[in-house]
Amino acid sequence: MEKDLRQIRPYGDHWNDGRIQVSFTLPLKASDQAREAARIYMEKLGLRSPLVAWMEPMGEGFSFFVGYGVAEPMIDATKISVPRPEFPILSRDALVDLVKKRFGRPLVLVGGTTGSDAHTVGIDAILSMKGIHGDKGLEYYPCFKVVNLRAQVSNEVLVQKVSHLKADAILVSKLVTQQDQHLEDLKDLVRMLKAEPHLPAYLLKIAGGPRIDHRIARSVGFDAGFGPGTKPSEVANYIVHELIKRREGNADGKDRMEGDASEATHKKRRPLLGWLGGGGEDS
Ligand code: B12
Repeated sequence: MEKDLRQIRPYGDHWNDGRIQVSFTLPLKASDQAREAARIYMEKLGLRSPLVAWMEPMGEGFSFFVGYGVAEPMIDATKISVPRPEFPILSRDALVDLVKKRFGRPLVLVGGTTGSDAHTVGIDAILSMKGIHGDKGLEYYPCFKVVNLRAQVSNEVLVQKVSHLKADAILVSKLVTQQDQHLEDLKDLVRMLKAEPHLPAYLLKIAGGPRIDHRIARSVGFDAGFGPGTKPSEVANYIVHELIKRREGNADGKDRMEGDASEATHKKRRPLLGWLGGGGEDS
């Protein structure tokens, strides 16, 4: 059968039957009334033939439900575009050579997990030598000088470090998303970076975490966002290619940090630090 991807909905056991499973809690003690409330709620969600397949008490006065139903809406899968940063992927050696040729110094990267968030595994996977799934972290690239501040770093400290070290890129990890705290923290950081007078205009702001993607990162003023499954080599390539674009002034306007263009040009001419051989540094 030729599948028409312009009109699709969930697949249960035959094409476009719309069957879906939902799970949720209600602030009701498990009972026949609670089960009926769950069924009515699924109906209000627009599900046809709602069925409560599972009910379980969940703490005092709460119940957990698993339900099935038929969803009506269709989507056109041929019209979907996922914003993502575009960049070529070069080998580590090629990337190191490129940085040497284009910058003549290692690029300075400062990263950490911010606010009250104590999760370090994600940022370590990207920054530390060991990397993740056999893909070595950014410390493995001699073209980077990596400063990993680890977890629970305040935005103030992060900004100070970025300014003091004249960083080329800032890398922030966020895992805890309760009450959208991750977005608030990221927005605050962007505000503070904009207010800081001593930062290079081309500073790259990169966010990552399981609930972060490129669209979300852009919506809070970051340049790029990387979600689950990100490999350090992708981040390495993004950083180098994007910084080259910025130095050459052909990044699209939206990718630039706001600020005076002449100041940006001036800042771009900051003295080269010399080729240090790269590697990591703890703080
Ligand atoms: C390990 C873990 C912990 C450990 C952390 C140890 C450590 N040193 O990091 C401990 C036990 C300390 C912990 C504590 C807590 N945790 Co916890 N934790 C987890 C767990 C199980 C795994 C996270 C992890 O390490 N993933 C592995 C890494 C490799 O994946 P990753 O972070 O997604 O990173 C990848 C990408 O996202 C991306 N990436 C990530 N960061 C960055 C940054 C940049 C710049 C880039 C480019 C890419 C990038 O690249 C990485 C590699 O591919 C998750 C559940 C889960 N399965 O995800 C819960 C989870 C994150 N924890 C959670 C919670 C609630 C907590 C606590 C609040 C629990 C509590 N009540 O005390 C505390 C928080 C304390 C605090 N102040 O932050 C929730 C968060 C819910 C939410 N969305 O807000 C989760 C989702 C569990 C859950 N389902 O409820 N936790």
